[in-house]
Amino acid sequence: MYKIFATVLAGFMLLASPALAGETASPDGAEVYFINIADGDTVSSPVTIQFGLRGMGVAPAGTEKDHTGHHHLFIDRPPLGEGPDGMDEFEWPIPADDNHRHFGGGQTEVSVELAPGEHTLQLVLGDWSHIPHNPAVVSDVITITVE
Ligand SMILES: [Cu+2]
Repeated sequence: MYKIFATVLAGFMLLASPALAGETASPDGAEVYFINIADGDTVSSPVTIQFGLRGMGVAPAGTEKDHTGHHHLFIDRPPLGEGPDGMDEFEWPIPADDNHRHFGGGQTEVSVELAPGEHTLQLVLGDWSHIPHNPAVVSDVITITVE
């Protein structure tokens, strides 16, 4: 019984607070998206990927300014919030490794080497300290095939 209650409560809290994210607010309607590739595309490596941002500005990491952030590219990992650290991913700095590429200089495009096969990609905007905004500004996860 308690477990059911806890589950319902957790579900309610999830709905009631979009606050499961960092402390930097994102404006209504902010959107990050892939400009030049789409789900299901077949491409060849190196893959040029252009990052689109609507309703916010791009600023280098370390620049604390309202309604700005820098791009992160998630490669071959679950969507933000569903990775190894679960919901904590919304509240902690994005790691930096092969699965998490940072564009702290404010870059809006990358050319990335990917092995042949299927790969998933997601764009996640991070604030000056690499923490997702609140609410988080993320793209859809797309799957591409590299020839
Ligand atoms: Cu970052």
